[in-house]
Amino acid sequence: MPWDLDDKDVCEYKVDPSNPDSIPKFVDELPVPKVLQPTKVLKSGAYYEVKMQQTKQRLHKYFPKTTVWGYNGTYPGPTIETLKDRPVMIKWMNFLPNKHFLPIDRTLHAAIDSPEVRTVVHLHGARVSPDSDGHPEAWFTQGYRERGPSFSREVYKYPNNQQAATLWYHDHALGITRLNVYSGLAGFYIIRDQLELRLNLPSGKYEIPLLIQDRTFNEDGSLFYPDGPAQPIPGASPSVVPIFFGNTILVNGKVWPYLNVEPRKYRFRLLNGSNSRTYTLRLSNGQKFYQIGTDGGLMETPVELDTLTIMPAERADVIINFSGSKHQNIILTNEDTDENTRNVMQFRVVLPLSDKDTSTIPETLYPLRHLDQNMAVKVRNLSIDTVIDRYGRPLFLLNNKMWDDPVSETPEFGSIEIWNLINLTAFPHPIHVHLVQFQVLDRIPFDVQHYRDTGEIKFTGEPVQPRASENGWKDTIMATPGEVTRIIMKFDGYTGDYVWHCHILEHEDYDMMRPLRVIKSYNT
Ligand SMILES: [Cu+2]
Repeated sequence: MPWDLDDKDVCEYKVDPSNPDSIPKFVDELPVPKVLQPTKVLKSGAYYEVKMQQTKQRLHKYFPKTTVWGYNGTYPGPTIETLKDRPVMIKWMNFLPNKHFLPIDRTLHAAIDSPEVRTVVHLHGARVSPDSDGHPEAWFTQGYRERGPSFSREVYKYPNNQQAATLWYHDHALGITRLNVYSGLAGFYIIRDQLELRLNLPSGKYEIPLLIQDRTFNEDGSLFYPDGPAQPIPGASPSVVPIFFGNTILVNGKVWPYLNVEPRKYRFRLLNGSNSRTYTLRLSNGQKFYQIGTDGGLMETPVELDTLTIMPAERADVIINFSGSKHQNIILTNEDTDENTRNVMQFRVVLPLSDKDTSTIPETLYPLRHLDQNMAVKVRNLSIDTVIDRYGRPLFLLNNKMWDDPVSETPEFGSIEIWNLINLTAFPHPIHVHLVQFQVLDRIPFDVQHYRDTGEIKFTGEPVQPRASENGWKDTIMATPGEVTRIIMKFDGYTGDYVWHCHILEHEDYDMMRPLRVIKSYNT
Protein backbone atom coordinates (compact mmCIF):
# COMPACT_ATOMS: atom_id res chain seq x y z
CA MET A 1 0.00 0.00 0.00
CA PRO A 2 1.41 3.39 -0.93
CA TRP A 3 0.73 4.97 2.45
CA ASP A 4 2.91 7.79 3.66
CA LEU A 5 4.62 5.89 6.44
CA ASP A 6 5.80 9.01 8.19
CA ASP A 7 2.23 9.75 9.19
CA LYS A 8 1.71 8.14 12.59
CA ASP A 9 -2.08 8.12 12.33
CA VAL A 10 -2.16 6.17 9.14
CA CYS A 11 -2.28 2.63 10.45
CA GLU A 12 -4.93 3.24 13.08
CA TYR A 13 -7.75 2.40 10.68
CA LYS A 14 -7.99 0.10 7.68
CA VAL A 15 -9.13 2.79 5.34
CA ASP A 16 -9.73 2.08 1.68
CA PRO A 17 -10.38 5.43 -0.02
CA SER A 18 -12.31 3.65 -2.77
CA ASN A 19 -14.76 2.26 -0.23
CA PRO A 20 -16.68 5.04 1.53
CA ASP A 21 -17.95 2.58 4.16
CA SER A 22 -14.36 2.24 5.40
CA ILE A 23 -13.70 5.99 5.66
CA PRO A 24 -14.21 7.42 9.16
CA LYS A 25 -16.30 10.58 8.99
CA PHE A 26 -15.72 13.86 10.79
CA VAL A 27 -12.07 13.25 11.67
CA ASP A 28 -10.65 16.28 9.84
CA GLU A 29 -11.28 19.86 10.75
CA LEU A 30 -12.89 21.93 8.02
CA PRO A 31 -10.24 23.97 6.21
CA VAL A 32 -11.12 27.54 5.31
CA PRO A 33 -9.44 28.71 2.09
CA LYS A 34 -6.98 31.56 2.62
CA VAL A 35 -7.85 35.01 1.33
CA LEU A 36 -5.40 35.90 -1.44
CA GLN A 37 -3.40 39.10 -1.10
CA PRO A 38 -2.87 41.12 -4.28
CA THR A 39 0.52 40.91 -5.99
CA LYS A 40 0.39 44.69 -6.21
CA VAL A 41 -2.17 47.41 -5.72
CA LEU A 42 -2.33 49.75 -8.67
CA LYS A 43 -4.29 52.95 -9.14
CA SER A 44 -6.54 51.03 -11.48
CA GLY A 45 -7.24 48.28 -8.94
CA ALA A 46 -5.80 45.24 -7.22
CA TYR A 47 -3.60 43.03 -9.38
CA TYR A 48 -3.22 39.32 -8.68
CA GLU A 49 -1.25 36.56 -10.30
CA VAL A 50 -2.70 33.09 -9.92
CA LYS A 51 -0.91 29.96 -11.03
CA MET A 52 -2.72 26.74 -11.83
CA GLN A 53 -0.50 23.99 -10.52
CA GLN A 54 -0.52 20.28 -9.87
CA THR A 55 0.06 19.39 -6.25
CA LYS A 56 -0.51 16.66 -3.68
CA GLN A 57 -2.94 17.24 -0.84
CA ARG A 58 -4.19 15.12 2.03
CA LEU A 59 -7.95 15.12 1.55
CA HIS A 60 -8.58 12.90 4.58
CA LYS A 61 -6.47 12.18 7.64
CA TYR A 62 -6.20 8.47 6.77
CA PHE A 63 -5.71 8.85 3.02
CA PRO A 64 -2.38 8.95 1.25
CA LYS A 65 -1.89 12.30 -0.45
CA THR A 66 -3.98 12.86 -3.56
CA THR A 67 -2.79 14.52 -6.74
CA VAL A 68 -5.02 17.51 -7.44
CA TRP A 69 -4.93 20.65 -9.52
CA GLY A 70 -5.24 23.91 -7.69
CA TYR A 71 -5.11 27.63 -8.15
CA ASN A 72 -1.81 28.71 -6.58
CA GLY A 73 -1.38 25.04 -5.85
CA THR A 74 -4.29 24.71 -3.45
CA TYR A 75 -7.62 22.96 -3.74
CA PRO A 76 -9.92 24.79 -3.33
CA GLY A 77 -8.18 27.85 -4.68
CA PRO A 78 -7.58 30.88 -2.44
CA THR A 79 -10.56 33.14 -1.86
CA ILE A 80 -10.48 36.47 -3.64
CA GLU A 81 -12.22 39.29 -1.81
CA THR A 82 -13.06 42.73 -3.04
CA LEU A 83 -15.38 45.67 -2.52
CA LYS A 84 -18.05 46.54 -5.06
CA ASP A 85 -16.77 48.82 -7.84
CA ARG A 86 -13.14 48.23 -6.88
CA PRO A 87 -11.56 46.68 -9.97
CA VAL A 88 -9.60 43.45 -9.75
CA MET A 89 -7.17 42.26 -12.38
CA ILE A 90 -6.00 38.68 -12.43
CA LYS A 91 -3.32 37.13 -14.55
CA TRP A 92 -4.40 33.49 -14.70
CA MET A 93 -1.37 31.34 -15.47
CA ASN A 94 -1.26 27.70 -16.44
CA PHE A 95 1.62 25.74 -14.85
CA LEU A 96 -0.08 22.38 -15.24
CA PRO A 97 1.52 19.31 -16.80
CA ASN A 98 0.94 18.57 -20.48
CA LYS A 99 -0.90 15.33 -19.72
CA HIS A 100 -4.22 15.17 -17.93
CA PHE A 101 -4.51 12.61 -15.13
CA LEU A 102 -8.18 12.01 -15.96
CA PRO A 103 -9.55 10.29 -19.11
CA ILE A 104 -10.10 12.60 -22.11
CA ASP A 105 -12.93 11.88 -24.52
CA ARG A 106 -11.51 12.74 -27.94
CA THR A 107 -14.91 12.71 -29.64
CA LEU A 108 -15.96 15.96 -27.95
CA HIS A 109 -15.56 19.47 -29.34
CA ALA A 110 -12.05 20.86 -28.95
CA ALA A 111 -10.82 17.58 -27.48
CA ILE A 112 -10.30 16.19 -30.98
CA ASP A 113 -7.32 18.20 -32.13
CA SER A 114 -6.46 20.59 -29.28
CA PRO A 115 -3.73 20.20 -26.68
CA GLU A 116 -4.83 17.84 -23.92
CA VAL A 117 -4.42 20.22 -20.98
CA ARG A 118 -5.95 23.60 -21.61
CA THR A 119 -7.58 25.97 -19.18
CA VAL A 120 -9.61 29.14 -19.02
CA VAL A 121 -11.14 30.73 -15.95
CA HIS A 122 -14.75 31.81 -15.67
CA LEU A 123 -15.83 34.00 -12.78
CA HIS A 124 -19.28 32.58 -12.24
CA GLY A 125 -21.94 35.22 -11.58
CA ALA A 126 -19.80 38.19 -12.52
CA ARG A 127 -20.77 40.95 -14.89
CA VAL A 128 -17.64 41.32 -16.99
CA SER A 129 -16.67 42.14 -20.57
CA PRO A 130 -16.61 39.21 -23.01
CA ASP A 131 -12.80 39.10 -23.18
CA SER A 132 -12.59 38.50 -19.40
CA ASP A 133 -15.51 36.13 -19.11
CA GLY A 134 -13.59 32.92 -19.69
CA HIS A 135 -15.16 31.95 -22.99
CA PRO A 136 -14.76 28.16 -23.40
CA GLU A 137 -12.72 28.70 -26.56
CA ALA A 138 -10.45 31.32 -24.94
CA TRP A 139 -8.39 28.52 -23.42
CA PHE A 140 -4.62 28.50 -23.13
CA THR A 141 -1.93 26.00 -22.30
CA GLN A 142 1.16 26.22 -20.10
CA GLY A 143 2.91 29.58 -20.63
CA TYR A 144 0.13 30.61 -23.07
CA ARG A 145 2.06 28.61 -25.69
CA GLU A 146 -1.11 27.49 -27.40
CA ARG A 147 -4.33 29.46 -27.36
CA GLY A 148 -7.91 28.74 -28.32
CA PRO A 149 -9.61 30.69 -31.13
CA SER A 150 -11.32 33.10 -28.70
CA PHE A 151 -8.23 33.84 -26.59
CA SER A 152 -7.53 37.57 -26.42
CA ARG A 153 -5.86 38.49 -23.13
CA GLU A 154 -3.69 37.11 -20.33
CA VAL A 155 -4.91 39.48 -17.63
CA TYR A 156 -8.62 39.40 -16.90
CA LYS A 157 -10.38 42.53 -15.65
CA TYR A 158 -13.21 42.35 -13.14
CA PRO A 159 -14.90 45.72 -12.50
CA ASN A 160 -17.05 44.28 -9.67
CA ASN A 161 -19.81 46.66 -10.62
CA GLN A 162 -22.53 44.61 -8.94
CA GLN A 163 -23.98 44.12 -5.49
CA ALA A 164 -22.24 42.15 -2.75
CA ALA A 165 -22.38 38.45 -3.65
CA THR A 166 -20.75 35.04 -3.38
CA LEU A 167 -19.23 34.32 -6.76
CA TRP A 168 -16.86 31.52 -7.62
CA TYR A 169 -14.16 31.05 -10.18
CA HIS A 170 -13.62 27.76 -11.93
CA ASP A 171 -12.29 26.25 -15.10
CA HIS A 172 -14.39 26.51 -18.27
CA ALA A 173 -12.28 24.97 -21.07
CA LEU A 174 -14.37 23.51 -23.87
CA GLY A 175 -14.84 19.74 -23.71
CA ILE A 176 -12.86 19.18 -20.49
CA THR A 177 -14.48 21.46 -17.91
CA ARG A 178 -15.81 18.43 -16.01
CA LEU A 179 -12.28 17.02 -15.68
CA ASN A 180 -10.57 20.30 -14.81
CA VAL A 181 -13.09 21.23 -12.11
CA TYR A 182 -13.08 17.66 -10.77
CA SER A 183 -9.28 17.88 -10.54
CA GLY A 184 -9.71 20.82 -8.17
CA LEU A 185 -9.86 24.03 -10.21
CA ALA A 186 -12.42 26.05 -8.25
CA GLY A 187 -12.39 28.80 -5.64
CA PHE A 188 -14.49 31.52 -4.01
CA TYR A 189 -14.68 35.16 -5.08
CA ILE A 190 -16.52 37.40 -2.67
CA ILE A 191 -17.78 40.90 -3.40
CA ARG A 192 -18.72 43.04 -0.39
CA ASP A 193 -20.38 46.43 -0.29
CA GLN A 194 -21.29 49.16 2.18
CA LEU A 195 -24.95 48.21 2.35
CA GLU A 196 -24.05 44.69 3.38
CA LEU A 197 -21.38 45.81 5.85
CA ARG A 198 -23.98 47.94 7.64
CA LEU A 199 -26.25 44.93 8.22
CA ASN A 200 -24.23 43.56 11.13
CA LEU A 201 -24.28 39.99 9.84
CA PRO A 202 -21.98 37.40 11.45
CA SER A 203 -18.51 38.20 10.12
CA GLY A 204 -14.80 37.51 10.51
CA LYS A 205 -14.26 33.99 11.83
CA TYR A 206 -18.03 33.58 12.02
CA GLU A 207 -18.42 33.88 8.26
CA ILE A 208 -17.27 30.77 6.43
CA PRO A 209 -17.56 29.68 2.79
CA LEU A 210 -18.47 26.02 2.23
CA LEU A 211 -17.66 24.44 -1.13
CA ILE A 212 -19.53 21.14 -1.31
CA GLN A 213 -18.34 18.54 -3.84
CA ASP A 214 -18.60 14.80 -4.38
CA ARG A 215 -15.67 12.68 -5.46
CA THR A 216 -14.76 9.02 -5.80
CA PHE A 217 -11.29 7.73 -4.98
CA ASN A 218 -9.18 4.84 -6.10
CA GLU A 219 -7.71 2.52 -3.49
CA ASP A 220 -4.42 4.45 -3.54
CA GLY A 221 -6.20 7.69 -2.74
CA SER A 222 -6.02 9.10 -6.26
CA LEU A 223 -9.10 10.69 -7.79
CA PHE A 224 -11.30 8.29 -9.72
CA TYR A 225 -13.26 9.52 -12.70
CA PRO A 226 -14.93 7.04 -15.06
CA ASP A 227 -13.40 6.52 -18.50
CA GLY A 228 -16.85 5.76 -19.87
CA PRO A 229 -20.21 4.26 -19.06
CA ALA A 230 -20.34 0.75 -17.54
CA GLN A 231 -21.07 -0.60 -21.02
CA PRO A 232 -18.06 0.45 -23.16
CA ILE A 233 -18.81 2.60 -26.22
CA PRO A 234 -17.21 1.26 -29.41
CA GLY A 235 -15.36 4.09 -31.18
CA ALA A 236 -15.50 6.39 -28.15
CA SER A 237 -13.14 5.23 -25.48
CA PRO A 238 -12.56 6.99 -23.15
CA SER A 239 -16.06 8.42 -23.29
CA VAL A 240 -17.92 11.16 -21.49
CA VAL A 241 -20.59 9.82 -19.11
CA PRO A 242 -24.14 11.20 -19.05
CA ILE A 243 -23.91 11.97 -15.33
CA PHE A 244 -21.39 11.49 -12.53
CA PHE A 245 -22.00 11.01 -8.82
CA GLY A 246 -19.09 10.58 -6.42
CA ASN A 247 -19.55 8.31 -3.40
CA THR A 248 -17.67 10.59 -0.97
CA ILE A 249 -18.51 14.17 0.04
CA LEU A 250 -15.87 16.86 0.50
CA VAL A 251 -16.25 20.34 1.92
CA ASN A 252 -13.50 22.85 1.14
CA GLY A 253 -11.36 19.97 -0.08
CA LYS A 254 -11.68 17.69 2.98
CA VAL A 255 -13.64 14.46 3.13
CA TRP A 256 -16.58 14.73 5.57
CA PRO A 257 -14.98 17.38 7.81
CA TYR A 258 -16.14 18.76 11.15
CA LEU A 259 -16.19 22.33 12.39
CA ASN A 260 -16.04 23.33 16.05
CA VAL A 261 -18.38 26.24 16.60
CA GLU A 262 -19.44 28.55 19.39
CA PRO A 263 -23.06 28.72 20.58
CA ARG A 264 -23.87 31.73 18.41
CA LYS A 265 -24.79 32.79 14.87
CA TYR A 266 -22.61 31.88 11.91
CA ARG A 267 -22.87 32.89 8.29
CA PHE A 268 -22.11 30.16 5.75
CA ARG A 269 -21.76 30.81 2.05
CA LEU A 270 -22.84 27.51 0.53
CA LEU A 271 -21.68 26.60 -2.95
CA ASN A 272 -22.48 23.37 -4.74
CA GLY A 273 -19.32 22.84 -6.77
CA SER A 274 -20.15 19.27 -7.74
CA ASN A 275 -20.14 18.02 -11.31
CA SER A 276 -23.68 16.58 -11.30
CA ARG A 277 -24.97 16.09 -7.77
CA THR A 278 -27.85 18.09 -6.33
CA TYR A 279 -28.02 18.39 -2.52
CA THR A 280 -31.05 18.82 -0.33
CA LEU A 281 -29.51 20.04 2.88
CA ARG A 282 -30.90 19.83 6.41
CA LEU A 283 -29.54 19.98 9.96
CA SER A 284 -29.71 16.64 11.76
CA ASN A 285 -31.18 18.11 14.95
CA GLY A 286 -34.08 19.51 12.95
CA GLN A 287 -33.22 23.12 13.70
CA LYS A 288 -34.12 25.74 11.17
CA PHE A 289 -31.71 28.11 9.47
CA TYR A 290 -32.06 31.37 7.61
CA GLN A 291 -31.22 32.00 4.00
CA ILE A 292 -30.11 35.58 3.42
CA GLY A 293 -28.66 35.41 -0.09
CA THR A 294 -28.96 33.75 -3.49
CA ASP A 295 -26.46 33.48 -6.37
CA GLY A 296 -26.40 37.21 -7.12
CA GLY A 297 -26.34 38.59 -3.59
CA LEU A 298 -28.45 39.33 -0.54
CA MET A 299 -32.20 38.76 -0.66
CA GLU A 300 -34.90 41.27 0.23
CA THR A 301 -35.72 39.50 3.48
CA PRO A 302 -34.34 36.41 5.21
CA VAL A 303 -36.14 33.14 4.62
CA GLU A 304 -36.55 30.56 7.39
CA LEU A 305 -35.85 27.07 6.06
CA ASP A 306 -35.56 23.53 7.29
CA THR A 307 -34.32 22.19 3.96
CA LEU A 308 -32.48 23.78 1.09
CA THR A 309 -31.95 22.30 -2.36
CA ILE A 310 -28.96 23.44 -4.39
CA MET A 311 -28.01 22.23 -7.83
CA PRO A 312 -24.48 22.41 -9.25
CA ALA A 313 -23.13 26.01 -9.29
CA GLU A 314 -25.97 27.43 -7.18
CA ARG A 315 -25.07 29.37 -4.04
CA ALA A 316 -27.01 30.03 -0.89
CA ASP A 317 -25.95 32.41 1.85
CA VAL A 318 -27.31 31.15 5.17
CA ILE A 319 -27.17 31.95 8.87
CA ILE A 320 -27.24 29.12 11.39
CA ASN A 321 -27.81 30.03 15.02
CA PHE A 322 -26.11 27.49 17.29
CA SER A 323 -26.95 29.37 20.51
CA GLY A 324 -29.60 26.86 21.53
CA SER A 325 -27.55 23.81 20.57
CA LYS A 326 -24.71 23.80 23.11
CA HIS A 327 -22.74 20.53 23.31
CA GLN A 328 -24.59 19.10 20.32
CA ASN A 329 -22.97 17.46 17.31
CA ILE A 330 -25.08 18.52 14.36
CA ILE A 331 -24.67 16.91 10.98
CA LEU A 332 -25.34 18.86 7.82
CA THR A 333 -27.22 16.15 5.98
CA ASN A 334 -28.21 15.57 2.38
CA GLU A 335 -31.49 13.88 1.53
CA ASP A 336 -30.27 10.65 -0.03
CA THR A 337 -30.86 6.92 0.12
CA ASP A 338 -27.12 6.27 0.32
CA GLU A 339 -25.86 6.18 3.87
CA ASN A 340 -22.56 7.84 3.01
CA THR A 341 -23.65 10.67 0.73
CA ARG A 342 -26.39 11.41 3.22
CA ASN A 343 -23.65 13.14 5.25
CA VAL A 344 -21.98 16.38 4.27
CA MET A 345 -20.17 17.66 7.37
CA GLN A 346 -20.54 18.04 11.12
CA PHE A 347 -20.89 21.08 13.36
CA ARG A 348 -19.73 20.55 16.96
CA VAL A 349 -21.10 23.20 19.27
CA VAL A 350 -18.24 22.75 21.73
CA LEU A 351 -16.36 26.05 21.79
CA PRO A 352 -17.05 28.52 24.59
CA LEU A 353 -18.69 31.75 23.52
CA SER A 354 -15.68 34.02 23.11
CA ASP A 355 -17.71 37.20 23.18
CA LYS A 356 -21.34 38.27 23.25
CA ASP A 357 -22.96 37.59 19.87
CA THR A 358 -24.05 41.02 18.72
CA SER A 359 -24.64 40.05 15.10
CA THR A 360 -28.18 40.09 13.80
CA ILE A 361 -30.48 38.54 11.23
CA PRO A 362 -32.03 41.78 9.99
CA GLU A 363 -35.69 41.76 9.00
CA THR A 364 -34.90 43.50 5.75
CA LEU A 365 -31.64 42.94 3.96
CA TYR A 366 -31.32 44.52 0.59
CA PRO A 367 -33.62 46.31 -1.86
CA LEU A 368 -34.68 44.09 -4.75
CA ARG A 369 -35.84 45.65 -7.98
CA HIS A 370 -38.32 43.23 -9.49
CA LEU A 371 -38.08 43.02 -13.25
CA ASP A 372 -41.42 43.80 -14.88
CA GLN A 373 -42.80 41.19 -17.30
CA ASN A 374 -44.47 43.95 -19.29
CA MET A 375 -41.07 45.45 -20.04
CA ALA A 376 -39.84 42.32 -21.80
CA VAL A 377 -39.27 42.90 -25.51
CA LYS A 378 -38.76 39.25 -26.31
CA VAL A 379 -39.87 35.85 -25.07
CA ARG A 380 -37.66 32.94 -26.12
CA ASN A 381 -38.82 29.34 -26.08
CA LEU A 382 -35.77 27.22 -25.32
CA SER A 383 -36.14 23.48 -25.11
CA ILE A 384 -34.06 21.08 -23.07
CA ASP A 385 -34.05 17.69 -24.70
CA THR A 386 -32.04 14.56 -25.26
CA VAL A 387 -31.19 12.70 -28.46
CA ILE A 388 -28.97 9.72 -29.20
CA ASP A 389 -25.57 10.43 -30.76
CA ARG A 390 -23.81 8.35 -33.41
CA TYR A 391 -22.17 6.19 -30.76
CA GLY A 392 -25.52 5.43 -29.13
CA ARG A 393 -24.91 7.77 -26.21
CA PRO A 394 -27.43 10.23 -24.79
CA LEU A 395 -26.73 13.77 -25.95
CA PHE A 396 -28.42 16.59 -24.07
CA LEU A 397 -29.17 19.67 -26.13
CA LEU A 398 -30.48 23.18 -25.71
CA ASN A 399 -33.03 23.96 -28.40
CA ASN A 400 -31.84 20.90 -30.33
CA LYS A 401 -28.63 22.67 -31.29
CA MET A 402 -25.00 21.73 -30.88
CA TRP A 403 -22.37 24.07 -29.43
CA ASP A 404 -21.02 25.01 -32.86
CA ASP A 405 -24.36 25.66 -34.55
CA PRO A 406 -24.78 29.35 -35.45
CA VAL A 407 -25.65 31.66 -32.56
CA SER A 408 -29.40 31.98 -32.06
CA GLU A 409 -29.72 33.83 -28.74
CA THR A 410 -28.84 37.41 -29.65
CA PRO A 411 -30.52 39.77 -27.16
CA GLU A 412 -30.19 43.50 -27.71
CA PHE A 413 -28.05 45.45 -25.28
CA GLY A 414 -30.20 46.95 -22.55
CA SER A 415 -33.25 44.85 -23.38
CA ILE A 416 -35.32 42.74 -21.03
CA GLU A 417 -36.13 39.21 -22.14
CA ILE A 418 -38.10 36.30 -20.76
CA TRP A 419 -36.67 32.86 -21.38
CA ASN A 420 -38.96 29.85 -21.23
CA LEU A 421 -36.81 26.88 -20.25
CA ILE A 422 -38.87 24.02 -21.59
CA ASN A 423 -37.58 20.83 -20.00
CA LEU A 424 -38.63 17.80 -22.06
CA THR A 425 -36.30 15.42 -20.22
CA ALA A 426 -37.08 13.37 -17.14
CA PHE A 427 -34.87 15.24 -14.67
CA PRO A 428 -33.87 18.78 -13.68
CA HIS A 429 -30.97 20.67 -15.25
CA PRO A 430 -29.25 23.69 -13.66
CA ILE A 431 -29.25 26.31 -16.39
CA HIS A 432 -26.64 29.07 -16.15
CA VAL A 433 -26.60 32.28 -18.17
CA HIS A 434 -23.34 34.24 -18.28
CA LEU A 435 -23.15 38.04 -17.87
CA VAL A 436 -26.55 38.51 -16.22
CA GLN A 437 -28.33 37.90 -12.96
CA PHE A 438 -31.96 36.98 -13.57
CA GLN A 439 -35.17 36.46 -11.60
CA VAL A 440 -37.44 33.44 -11.65
CA LEU A 441 -41.02 34.30 -12.62
CA ASP A 442 -42.61 30.90 -12.11
CA ARG A 443 -42.75 27.32 -13.32
CA ILE A 444 -45.74 26.15 -15.33
CA PRO A 445 -46.58 22.48 -16.03
CA PHE A 446 -47.00 21.74 -19.72
CA ASP A 447 -47.84 18.90 -22.10
CA VAL A 448 -44.45 17.44 -23.09
CA GLN A 449 -45.80 15.23 -25.90
CA HIS A 450 -47.80 18.08 -27.38
CA TYR A 451 -44.67 20.21 -27.46
CA ARG A 452 -42.71 17.42 -29.15
CA ASP A 453 -45.44 16.99 -31.77
CA THR A 454 -46.20 20.62 -32.53
CA GLY A 455 -43.45 22.78 -31.02
CA GLU A 456 -46.13 24.67 -29.14
CA ILE A 457 -46.43 25.04 -25.39
CA LYS A 458 -49.75 23.80 -24.00
CA PHE A 459 -49.89 24.58 -20.29
CA THR A 460 -51.62 21.96 -18.18
CA GLY A 461 -51.71 23.64 -14.80
CA GLU A 462 -51.36 26.80 -12.80
CA PRO A 463 -48.01 28.61 -12.49
CA VAL A 464 -45.99 27.48 -9.51
CA GLN A 465 -44.26 30.29 -7.66
CA PRO A 466 -40.47 30.03 -7.27
CA ARG A 467 -39.33 28.44 -4.03
CA ALA A 468 -38.64 30.85 -1.17
CA SER A 469 -34.94 30.03 -1.56
CA GLU A 470 -35.02 31.27 -5.17
CA ASN A 471 -36.48 34.71 -4.43
CA GLY A 472 -33.55 36.85 -5.39
CA TRP A 473 -30.97 37.35 -8.10
CA LYS A 474 -30.02 34.07 -9.73
CA ASP A 475 -27.51 33.08 -12.39
CA THR A 476 -28.19 29.35 -12.24
CA ILE A 477 -31.65 27.85 -11.95
CA MET A 478 -33.19 24.43 -11.70
CA ALA A 479 -35.17 23.85 -14.90
CA THR A 480 -37.60 21.23 -13.63
CA PRO A 481 -38.88 18.37 -15.81
CA GLY A 482 -42.38 18.72 -17.26
CA GLU A 483 -42.44 22.41 -16.44
CA VAL A 484 -41.60 25.61 -18.24
CA THR A 485 -39.25 27.52 -15.95
CA ARG A 486 -39.67 31.18 -16.80
CA ILE A 487 -36.81 33.56 -16.06
CA ILE A 488 -36.55 37.27 -16.75
CA MET A 489 -33.34 39.26 -17.22
CA LYS A 490 -31.90 42.49 -18.54
CA PHE A 491 -28.90 42.26 -20.86
CA ASP A 492 -26.93 45.10 -19.40
CA GLY A 493 -23.28 45.97 -19.08
CA TYR A 494 -21.58 44.76 -22.24
CA THR A 495 -22.15 43.59 -25.76
CA GLY A 496 -20.33 40.63 -27.24
CA ASP A 497 -19.96 36.88 -27.06
CA TYR A 498 -20.93 34.92 -23.96
CA VAL A 499 -22.46 31.51 -23.38
CA TRP A 500 -25.37 29.88 -21.60
CA HIS A 501 -25.38 26.25 -20.59
CA CYS A 502 -26.38 23.44 -18.28
CA HIS A 503 -24.11 23.38 -15.22
CA ILE A 504 -24.10 19.61 -14.90
CA LEU A 505 -20.52 19.53 -16.13
CA GLU A 506 -20.97 16.23 -17.96
CA HIS A 507 -23.75 17.94 -19.96
CA GLU A 508 -21.95 21.21 -20.49
CA ASP A 509 -18.96 19.41 -22.00
CA TYR A 510 -21.21 17.48 -24.38
CA ASP A 511 -22.93 19.74 -25.90
CA MET A 512 -25.41 21.36 -23.61
CA MET A 513 -23.93 24.80 -24.12
CA ARG A 514 -24.85 27.52 -26.58
CA PRO A 515 -23.35 30.83 -27.62
CA LEU A 516 -25.03 33.99 -26.32
CA ARG A 517 -24.35 37.20 -28.21
CA VAL A 518 -25.46 40.53 -26.79
CA ILE A 519 -25.82 42.83 -29.78
CA LYS A 520 -25.91 46.62 -30.04
CA SER A 521 -29.35 48.08 -29.65
CA TYR A 522 -30.98 49.20 -32.91
CA ASN A 523 -32.48 52.17 -31.13
CA THR A 524 -29.28 53.86 -30.07
CU1 LIG B 1 -28.09 19.22 -18.01
